[in-house]
Order: sequence, then C-alpha cells, then structure tokens
Amino acid sequence: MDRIDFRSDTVSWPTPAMREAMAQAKVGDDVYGEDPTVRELEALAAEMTGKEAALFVASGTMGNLVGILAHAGRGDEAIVGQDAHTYLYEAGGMSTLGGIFPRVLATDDMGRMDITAVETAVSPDDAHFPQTRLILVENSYGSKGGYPLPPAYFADIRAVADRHGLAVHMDGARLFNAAVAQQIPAADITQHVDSVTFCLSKGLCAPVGSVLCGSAEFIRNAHRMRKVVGGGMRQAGVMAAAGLISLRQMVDRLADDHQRAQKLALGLAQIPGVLVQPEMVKTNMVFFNLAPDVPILADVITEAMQQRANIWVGPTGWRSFRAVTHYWIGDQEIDLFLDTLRAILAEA
Ligand code: TLP
Repeated sequence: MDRIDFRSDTVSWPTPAMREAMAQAKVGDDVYGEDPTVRELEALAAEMTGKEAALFVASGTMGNLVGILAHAGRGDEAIVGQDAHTYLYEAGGMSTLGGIFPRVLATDDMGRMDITAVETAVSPDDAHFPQTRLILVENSYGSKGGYPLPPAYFADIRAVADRHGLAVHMDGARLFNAAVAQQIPAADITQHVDSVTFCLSKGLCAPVGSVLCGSAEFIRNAHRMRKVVGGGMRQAGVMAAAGLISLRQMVDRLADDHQRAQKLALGLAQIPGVLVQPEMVKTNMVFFNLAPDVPILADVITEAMQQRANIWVGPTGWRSFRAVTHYWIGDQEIDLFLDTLRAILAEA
C-alpha cells in the first residue's frame, strides 16, 4: 500500500492473487442470475454460514438494508443496540427507506443487549404500538472494540425471538473475525440468526462486496429489495472472483491480524500518556485514549503520525483513537506505530 493505514480494515487493497483472479474471472449478467462467479461465491457463502442461499451485494450497508427490508416494512419495529452500526452509521436507512421504527436498547461493554430488556421491549399486540418484527444484532461488535460475541448470547436472543415470532438479522461485517477469535466455525454463530450480512472488503481484503445469507425464500425477497435500492449488478463476477479468494484464502489468516492488534495494545500500554485495555482486544481493533495530563489533542497526533512516518490512524474523539490491523499491516508497521507515537507524546 502507499501508506501505513490503521484507520480501518476497509482500506485494505486487494492481494496480488485477487487481482489475478479478477482478471481471469468468468462473467455473465448477474441481474439475470447468469454470472457463474457470483453464483459460486453465493453458494460458498451460504455453505460457510450454514444457510440455504446468499446474495452478493455492493457493501455491508447495502446487505444490512436489503436484509432489514426483506424482514420488515413500514410501521414495523426493529430492536437494536444503541451503538450498533445498523442504527448509528447507516444513515438511518431502515427508517429513511423502510419506514421501520428502531427500538433502541443499551449495550454492555462487549456490545450485548440485556436479554430481559430485549424481551421487555417486544411490543404487545395493541394498536398503540408499532409491531415488533425484528431483532438486530452485530458480531464482532464494532463500537465495543470489535468484541467477538459468543454463540450463547445469540442463542438467548433466538429464544426471545422464537417466543414472540420475530426474525433476527446479524450485521456480521466482521463475522469471520468473530469466528476466528473464538476458534469456531462461523456457522456456530449464525445458526442462531435468520439472516447475516458479512463483508468481503474489510479484513478479508476484497476491493468491494458483502454477502447476505439466509433461507431461500428470504433471499428471493432480498433479491427484489436489492433491485429496489439499485443494487442489481451486471458482470459482477469480476468482483466476486476476489471474494472467492477472500473466503478460501483469507479467513484463517485473520488470526495474524488479531495477534498484531494484541501486540499493538500491549505496546500502547507501555507508553506514558496512553490509556488502553489490552484484555478487551480480541480481534483486529484497538481503541485507546489520551491520559488527562496529555496537553495535545487527537488531531494534532494523527497529523504528526502522518508527517513523521506516513502512518494514518483514525481519531474517534478529541482524545481517543481507533487503530485497526489488516493484511497490509505487519510486525514492522506495529513497531513503527509504537515508536512514532511514543516520540510524539514524549515531546508534547
Ligand atoms: N464500518 C466502517 C465505518 O462505517 C465505521 C469501519 O471503518 O469500520 N457493519 C459494521 C460493523 C461496520 O463496521 C461497517 C463499516 C459496516 C457494517 C458497513 O460496511 P460498508 O462500509 O461496506 O457499507
């Protein structure tokens, strides 16, 4: 890459093997369902998540939106965590386009909603209330340090959903990070949800794309919704070819990203002026803060990191940051990050 970029795993460039596969990809018109490479990707995605069918979409946001629209409609209610990506960072799509009312619940420091609170939030069948149709969950949980939530939590959510006839959709943008961190197959997690979106374009390095997975009937419905939002693509096999490499070659190596995030967190904990909780770092994200006595703000530090070492890191507030590891971040880059930040803080 042309810079050392810790702002997200979304910044990761496709690997040489992906570029080669993209150049060679067999293609067809995917709106007609005729692109063989897209079909192959969808079949593999369905298999890996333990679902009947899958749909290739342009982004995680599109996968979540299309999934939500396939489960619920105008006047329906979706229970969602207060800092879930689907609630906070997707431009309010479920309400803007679906007329779906979010019922927002608190989450704990791993991103879990309290199960009793979830059940209490389900509206009774009474004309005063929107009808609860859907519970939205996320794994790994981006706003809580990328924490990988265990299958047991989703089993509890499933039990509530079943008692009240609700659907469960998972934003699994980083599903495979959550699975690899727990050393379990992704399907152990997704067995408890009706549908899941996962991203190929984050830690799995593909340039574009996500996959929505669920029952055959659900995916038929989602296919129509993808058309509604203009997401029907044509010779999309060029992109799906990279996605196949993601699923076949890039999943197990996510453990390297997790190890490097741990190394970064442990290194940060040794730098005076930095506050970090390495024990909360389980996947590829490290959130850290400046101690109250540090006299400079996050934007000054991110600018200095760029100037001195071409290192890009994202501020998440005046005194806080997120650093994300991925395929293009190696051990040397972690060391350089730590040395550069240590020097900047020592001079502040
Ligand atoms: N997340 C991005 C930003 O939007 C915050 C990032 O850099 O982490 N679900 C989760 C949990 C995500 O983190 C993201 C992207 C999405 C969905 C949306 O995926 P895209 O960007 O493909 O629409």
